[in-house]
Amino acid sequence: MEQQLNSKKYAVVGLGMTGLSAARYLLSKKRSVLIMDTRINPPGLKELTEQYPNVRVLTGALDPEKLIEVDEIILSPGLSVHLPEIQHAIKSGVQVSGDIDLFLEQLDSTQTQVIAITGSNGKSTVTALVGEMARAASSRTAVCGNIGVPVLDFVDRDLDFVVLELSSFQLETLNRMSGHIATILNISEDHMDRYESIEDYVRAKQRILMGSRAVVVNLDDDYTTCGQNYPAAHVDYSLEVSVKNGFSLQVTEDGNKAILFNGDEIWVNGSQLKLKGLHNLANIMAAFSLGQLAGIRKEIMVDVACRFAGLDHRCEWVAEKNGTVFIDDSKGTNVGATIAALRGLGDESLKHIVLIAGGIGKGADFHELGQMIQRFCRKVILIGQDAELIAKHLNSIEHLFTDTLQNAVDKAYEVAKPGDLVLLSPACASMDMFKNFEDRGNQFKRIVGELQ
Ligand code: UMA
Ligand code: ADP
Repeated sequence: MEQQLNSKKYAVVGLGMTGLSAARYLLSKKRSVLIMDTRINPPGLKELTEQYPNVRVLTGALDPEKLIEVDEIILSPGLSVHLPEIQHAIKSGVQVSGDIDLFLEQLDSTQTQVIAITGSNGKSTVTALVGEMARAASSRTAVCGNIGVPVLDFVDRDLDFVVLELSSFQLETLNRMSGHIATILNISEDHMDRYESIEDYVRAKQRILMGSRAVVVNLDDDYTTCGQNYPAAHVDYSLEVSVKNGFSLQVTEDGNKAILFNGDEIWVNGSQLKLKGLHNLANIMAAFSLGQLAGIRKEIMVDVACRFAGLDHRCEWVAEKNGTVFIDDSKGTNVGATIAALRGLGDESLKHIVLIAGGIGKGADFHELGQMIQRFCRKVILIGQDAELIAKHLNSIEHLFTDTLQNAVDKAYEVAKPGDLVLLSPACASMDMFKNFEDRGNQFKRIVGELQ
């Protein structure tokens, strides 16, 4: 088998973090590898050539002829499988996979449980939370994938759990989940600049269910089940209906919400949790369900859920200034996320949110966002390249445009009344004005910190 693999020719297409990890893995196994990247000086090139000076690298436009000379392409999530050069290679019989397939293949003979998580929103929160639960159960745990560390950085380690965040981009190339645990948390429109239609995006997401041993199903979202076509082993959850085989909500005597298992066993009361908002109750139920399938003890999961304070830039409390509270939800990079933040933090009778939104809209439809803004916001401050596209859906809601985040925050502070929330939840990607969503959130925090 190893001999067969050694004669196989690979092209790693797209360098960056993923391509670098894939190239290192294949080269360490003495496989024949050609690296290609459309960027002239791609990230990771220096590190790679320092370690492997003789590696073949082609930069610039992808060469279709070179792509069909190999047996298998390992495609970076940064590049779409729909690219004509990749489609040409597929039609010519070249197999296209990603780093996740390479990782799962080398796991085949081990006892490692992979817990794979996708969804339009909540991926990183659930991945980090399940990661903490798994770590509390076993130190032999890796937390990786779209959350920021390529999975192939964890090869050849003795692991009990791999908690893996997967984006639709990574799932485009996934061929089989190889008997592991998987979930789609939810699906709402995102990355419409990369997909032809929402169906195309959903198809990519649903690949996570193929060949999985057990799944977690969000009963409130039909997209998460791939029809009824999922394995017999499943744990379900819902914010809306009671659940026989899994988690649901119950309103307690003090008016709080509790998470209930199998309809009769209270696991945790909302007041014990640091994470706030209905969407986070869904995230915690998803984490409990995944942990349950992976055999993590209830006591461990409940303890970790109660201590978990959430990740930076996800509805994060920043400061209170003269009665106005500032919240950083810079990771709200699509309409679904910003709607969840408005619902989670808003109050229709108060309309006490001053929202800062805008950036790169990724081809999204902002109609529903406009309706939610109407319900929860006093005013909207718009920034970034697609500000006008959002403004079209704001009708009677007062809004204004600013050219910098500094001006947006100053303006929001000026119009906010005591008791209001200034919420940065852009519903857009950040790269028109910032390095990434972290940079946007950090700048927001700094500017807020300097307010008098
Ligand atoms: N690119 C080219 N030519 C190439 C290859 C890439 O122009 O030949 C460009 C593309 O515009 C692409 C960008 O470079 O979008 C970055 O791609 P990359 O290959 O350099 O990315 P990596 O460094 O490998 O990072 C990837 C994920 N990036 C993407 O999917 C775009 C990271 O998710 C992930 O953390 C990392 O692998 C480890 O698994 C980032 C992300 O933005 C955080 N993800 C999207 C999201 O969360 O919405 C899906
Ligand atoms: P992702 O990794 O999928 O982008 P994150 O956990 O980083 O998700 O959260 C991003 C944003 O999405 C949060 O700031 C919040 O506004 C929103 N969000 C988080 N969980 C959910 C959920 N279950 N449903 C809808 N929106 C959510």
